[in-house]
Amino acid sequence: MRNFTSVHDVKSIKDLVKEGIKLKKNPLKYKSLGQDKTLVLLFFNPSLRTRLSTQKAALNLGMNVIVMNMTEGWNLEFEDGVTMNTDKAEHIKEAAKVISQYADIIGIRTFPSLTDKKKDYADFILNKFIEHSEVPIVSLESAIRHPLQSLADLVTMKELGKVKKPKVVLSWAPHPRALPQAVSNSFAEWVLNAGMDLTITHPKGYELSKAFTKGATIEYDQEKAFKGADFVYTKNWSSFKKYGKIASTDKNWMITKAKMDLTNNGKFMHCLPVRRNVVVAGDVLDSKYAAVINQANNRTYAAQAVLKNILESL
Ligand code: SN0
Repeated sequence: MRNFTSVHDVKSIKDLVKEGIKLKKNPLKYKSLGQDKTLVLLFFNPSLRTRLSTQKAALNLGMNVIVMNMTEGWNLEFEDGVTMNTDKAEHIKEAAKVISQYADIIGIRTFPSLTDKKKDYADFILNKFIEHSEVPIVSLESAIRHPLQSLADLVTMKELGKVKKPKVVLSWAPHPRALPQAVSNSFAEWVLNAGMDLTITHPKGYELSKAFTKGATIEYDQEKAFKGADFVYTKNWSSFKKYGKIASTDKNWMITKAKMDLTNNGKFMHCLPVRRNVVVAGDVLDSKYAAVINQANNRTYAAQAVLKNILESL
């Protein structure tokens, strides 16, 4: 594997999930693989889990890690052929090549604008880095996907799954802000590519891009969707159709214990950060239903499986 930006970069999902589970049992087994190799992590947006778990993963592989908050550097210009007489001091052509002199692998977090659908869904900034970088690129959540999260989610489901063919539900939940579709797109794409059944439930107007959800069942009745579910993956997202807009804030869509009781003793999953008593009732997070800390823990081993794979190809 060279770049890791989506499930489509992965040769075998099954093997990568297995690798994550194996690394969890023996995280320091490949401590010499990354020796004298440097991972540079670039953050255009906030991060807690991704930043720490990816660093931890790299350290477990013996790598050096440098983290840079891109809001503290020069403002980058991504457009070709422009006259650079605005507030943007450095072009991506120089910036990506310069960073490549210091890094063996580059990780990038870049959220969507939620205003320019075309540019966001072309994953403009991530692809500009890929175009001009001289080293492999790992997505730390791009405008439209969060593949390290999705891989950790598949590791978590594999670990906690009681049945061979689980019923997986992706549920929209209310939120005060307009959030990206990235986590949901990515989760759907990985689950469906892994051959699992997926039901997506949301109010009308929150249909995700079909490019990510082809093969999923759409159910507008949330309680119906929850019946017999083995995993309830919850996430807020803003509208894809009325791009970046909040189409509903219906409080009735919050995940409650009564709703979780409809499931097959299912697990409540969320990528975090999560807003208690807005997205999900606090008592669900404090109950046996919650798998969110397992998910966060597995972020390390998912990132480690990916970095190991890339290091082996260098
Ligand atoms: C981001 C998102 O893509 O939805 C990152 C998730 C890993 N989430 C947020 O920005 C939530 C921020 C908030 O205000 O609750």
